[in-house]
Amino acid sequence: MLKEKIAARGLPALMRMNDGRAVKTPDDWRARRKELIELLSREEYGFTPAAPDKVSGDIETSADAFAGKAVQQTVRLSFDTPKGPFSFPITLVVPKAVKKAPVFVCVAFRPNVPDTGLPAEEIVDHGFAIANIFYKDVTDDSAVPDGLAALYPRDEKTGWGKIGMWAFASSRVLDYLETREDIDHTRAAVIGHSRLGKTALWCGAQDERFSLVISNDSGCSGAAISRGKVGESVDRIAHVFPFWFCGNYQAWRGRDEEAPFDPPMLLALVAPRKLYVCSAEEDSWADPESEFLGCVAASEAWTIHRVPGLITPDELPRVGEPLMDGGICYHVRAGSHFLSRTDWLYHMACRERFGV
Ligand code: GTR
Repeated sequence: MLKEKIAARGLPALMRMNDGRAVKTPDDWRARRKELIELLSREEYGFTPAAPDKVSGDIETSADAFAGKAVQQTVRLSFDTPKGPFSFPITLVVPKAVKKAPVFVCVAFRPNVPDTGLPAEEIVDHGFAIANIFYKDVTDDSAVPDGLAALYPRDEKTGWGKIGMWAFASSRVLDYLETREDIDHTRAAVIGHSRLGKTALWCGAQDERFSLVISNDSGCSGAAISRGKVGESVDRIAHVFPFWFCGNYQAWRGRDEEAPFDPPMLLALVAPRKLYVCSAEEDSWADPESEFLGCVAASEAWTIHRVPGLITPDELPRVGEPLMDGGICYHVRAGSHFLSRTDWLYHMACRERFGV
């Protein structure tokens, strides 16, 4: 049943090199991975500039939080760019009960910790650290080329969009976390919701240091297959939010069937690490079924590494019954478009169970 549903979407070949050769081994996959990053950079998100040599962090404030169970800090991260230094603040919460805490790098809609969509005390109680980035501290969510956008040359067709910039900043947070003794940077998850779920995927696709990549309700140009998708389309998203993407993405408006790429390629770039895709039952704009089928279609990139991708019965998923056993995890929870405590409890259960 799922096989037929995937076949009906007419996806471009994931496991074939550009020259038509089949991708059969993990070594082949390394080469295919490069092609896919090139393709998605050129046609959708834009090319990401090289990482800076060094990211430094200045601790601006530090205080006990959550009844003394954690330390909460404001840390200003700084690095060099082609047009001078850039800095942005993050909020870091580190539980005291853990020697080296696994961390959630949260690319977030607000700077507040805790916040709606970020049950910080509960996360601390599970032994996880939080590094929260307020996305507009990196660059505005508009066509305005401020912040990071002003500091790199940008090609009109292939230069990075705002999603690429927020993703790049999330990687710079991990650069900094690698310098901290109290963080287990080998267990770093990048997480985002909606447009920031797209961001988390593009970040984790490129940056293999993240052991877990979590997309919450990312939908169009995120986890959901574009071909045959309901709700938001590439035509619409590229029209309303052109600045999230590179200039070339405009050429694919209304041409889903012809595009040489589709979101399962983005998901596949996380292989063989752990990927967690989350949907909400009422979120028809994002299209839960297309998000789920995206995971099924991407699974081949895991099986080539002898890791099962999404382990699922041959049927559409049931609400509130997460699938966590494979390299790809998926759940659809009840309710609407939101990063909910319910989602967090599943993410943490997954991390605890698999040590990611
Ligand atoms: C919507 C957009 C979606 C999603 C959402 C969000 O307006 O169409 O793709 O990203 O915003 O980020 O909340």
